Order: sequence, then structure tokens, then C-alpha cells
Amino acid sequence: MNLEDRVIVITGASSGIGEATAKKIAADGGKVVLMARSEDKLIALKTVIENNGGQALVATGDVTKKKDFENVVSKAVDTFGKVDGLINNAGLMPLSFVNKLKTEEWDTMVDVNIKGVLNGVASVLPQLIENKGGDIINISSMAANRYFPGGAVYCATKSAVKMFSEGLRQELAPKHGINVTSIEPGAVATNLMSTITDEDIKEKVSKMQEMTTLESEDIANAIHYTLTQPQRVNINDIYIVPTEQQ
Ligand code: NJP
Repeated sequence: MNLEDRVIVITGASSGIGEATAKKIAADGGKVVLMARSEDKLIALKTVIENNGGQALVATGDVTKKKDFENVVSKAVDTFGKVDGLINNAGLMPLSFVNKLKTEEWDTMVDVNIKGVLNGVASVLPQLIENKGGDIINISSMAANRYFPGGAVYCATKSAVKMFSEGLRQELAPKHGINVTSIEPGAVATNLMSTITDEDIKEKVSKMQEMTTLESEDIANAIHYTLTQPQRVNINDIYIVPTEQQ
């Protein structure tokens, strides 16, 4: 299967994995709906995609706001006539040790990493059920499978995403033909570390960056692989880590 004319909503499309994924899908004929808060970056990405012959729609929004997500889906349907899939990629990782009690950062991670995913699913599901099929890909993390220092809350949010994906798959795939995948990357070279405010963690993380990490394009390739399987194939999990990461 190629992605010709499939309409895919991508959250967190303004940078990193989301941006690379949008380019990859658009280059294979998919119509991408770009969601994030940074409108200027989405407009710049749309221009790059269109200059390469692809189709993209800028749909600015905050994944923690249900209304924003509903507007994104309506805009996609108004422009492209349908929605075939959702990539729940927006996420934050302000790592900190629990005893620092950075409770506002905990709340933000729960809001974006978990509730953002739930809001996305709630917004596209009526469309996918009506279409009798589609794809939901949730970007979880290696952190869903393994704790790492400073990651107690982040790991908990990503475990939630992984388990929610399995629940979604069991409820939606057999009955509605909607394929669901959890993607669990290890370290990828993106801006994700920029939200860390705990100085003790910053030092540990900078050591981790000495290894050769994955590139956003590696995750985009995994997402493309998932989306291009025959409809009968559900890729449940992709756990993908840098060769040099323990
Ligand atoms: O990071 P980054 P990644 N509403 O910072 C958006 C997971 N992951 O590509 O709104 C809407 O370049 C933000 O856009 P903006 C990770 O947990 C990564 O690495 O304009 N969007 C930006 O586009 C995350 O789930 C690694 O600020 C919101 C995007 O999120 C996913 O990969 C390892 C938003 C973040 O892009 C993509 O992250 C791993 C909101 N409220 C899992 N808040 C890794 N990089 O090592 C943020 O295991 N965004």
C-alpha cells in the first residue's frame, strides 16, 4: 500500500519526529494535517512540503484543548473530505527527580502526553468508525518499558500511552478495522530535552547525548512502515532504540 490520498493528522508537527513524519508521508502521496501550537513553524513546513509536490494543511492547536482538536478534524474534513488516520506525537519530557516536587511539570506531562492522546482519539474516532477503518499511531517511548533516572512521571505517562494503545487496538481493530500502534523510541536527536529544568538531570542527559542517537527520520520510517502494511496487518508495537543505547 502507498499513502496516495490518505489524510493523516499529525500532532507535534512543528519539530522533530512530527516534522520528519509529515515530510515522509507527504512525499509518498499522503495529505498531512499539521497540528501544533507554533503556527509559524507549521506554515514553513507546509511550504517545504508543497515545494516538493506534496499537500499539507496547517491546523494550529493545543492537544490539551478538546475544542482545538475538534476544530482540527473539522478543518481537515472541510479541506480534504475525510480523515484516515491520526499520529498522536505531541509530547514533553521535563525530567526531574520526584523529591524536587516539580508538580506543575508533572501536570503538564499528564495533560499533554496522556490527555492530549485521549483528546486526539476522541476527535477522530467518529470519522474512522464511519469510514470503517483507519490508523491510530501513538508515540509512546522506550520509557514505557523501562524506568530511567528522573523519569518517574514521564515513564508513567508513556506506559499509559502504551497500555491505552493496546486497549484501543483490542476494542477497535477487530470490530471497526481501525489499526492501532504504539511506537516506543529510545533517544532521538530532537528538541525534547529543552523542557528539562532540573539541573541534576541536565548533567546526566548531556552525557547521554555523547552517543550516536536515532534521527527523527528513523522514527518517520517506522511510522511509514506501519501505515503502508495491508489492512489485515496490525503492527502492535515498535520498540526502536539507538544501537549504542543500553
Ligand atoms: O520532540 P520535539 P520529539 N499541543 O520537542 C508539540 C516522543 N519521544 O519530536 O506546540 C500541541 O521536537 C511541539 O509543538 P509546539 C516524545 O515523548 C521522543 O522528540 O509548536 N503540540 C512539538 O512539535 C513525544 O511524544 C524521544 O511547541 C504540542 C512536539 O510536541 C514525541 O516523541 C524519545 C503541545 C515536540 O517535538 C515527539 O517528540 C522517546 C501541545 N500542548 C519518545 N506541547 C526523543 N526525542 O528522544 C508540545 O522515547 N507540542
